[in-house]
Amino acid sequence: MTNGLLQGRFGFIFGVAHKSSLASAIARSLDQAGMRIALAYQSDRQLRNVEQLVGTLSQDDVPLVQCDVSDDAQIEKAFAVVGEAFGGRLDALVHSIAFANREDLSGGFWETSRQGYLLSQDISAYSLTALTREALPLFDESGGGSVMTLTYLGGERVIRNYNLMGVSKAALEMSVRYLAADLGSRNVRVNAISAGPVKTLSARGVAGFTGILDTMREQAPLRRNIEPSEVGSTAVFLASDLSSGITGEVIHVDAGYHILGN
Ligand code: 1JT
Repeated sequence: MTNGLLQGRFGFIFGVAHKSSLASAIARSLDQAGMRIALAYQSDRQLRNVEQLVGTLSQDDVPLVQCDVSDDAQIEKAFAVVGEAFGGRLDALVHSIAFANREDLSGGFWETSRQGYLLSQDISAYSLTALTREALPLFDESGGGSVMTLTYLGGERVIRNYNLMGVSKAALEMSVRYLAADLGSRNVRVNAISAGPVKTLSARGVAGFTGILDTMREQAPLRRNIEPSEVGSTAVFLASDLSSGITGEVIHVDAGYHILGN
């Protein structure tokens, strides 16, 4: 499956927490397409999982950077490290990060606390803008860049239990559009991949998640769930010049589920 579509390009991926993370599938696909990648991880608790992923990649010398995206100083430092490793340039930024307290992903949205709301917005939505801003000087050295983030249908429509994350994803998707409008003149494209449900570490333990997977398999036009690798191949497309005319877009990788009205 190796191809040279992204040979000579550099990418920085945020959000590998576990081998099941969509960010891991994206890392594997970008690696297979020949991109040099760096990985940011949240805390030392994730480091062993990140190293496990790196062991499966075709490249060695993958810069690993600890970065809590709620801390501007850590973001600045992470991009300094990656800029140093990649000769001052960057071509792609992958944002695959979200957070909500478990109690905010069931019951009534109306019960959401101020603190839970602000934390989810900070980690899930604001961080895209913060990371993109730090990536800009490196993109400029490359003559442009491709930013991508991960979202879910619950950010466009009311989906039971998605609750606070839906509100955070709505802010994230609108951030994609405002960033795309601002940064197009610098040849920086900003897009989102709206993935169908996948049994990742984050999704495990979410109330009724198995039912969501079942509904998808029964009702989606393709009558199946999506594979993480299908998110990965879409990321390769968005990082490549094949998508040079696409910005501010939300691409649904969901077996067609979002077109349904019932
Ligand atoms: C987070 C979690 C963000 C789970 C997520 C997520 N985006 C999608 N999922 C899976 C999911 C979750 C629910 C759902 C459908 C899909 C876990 C905590 C961190 C942020 O309900 C319809 C609740």
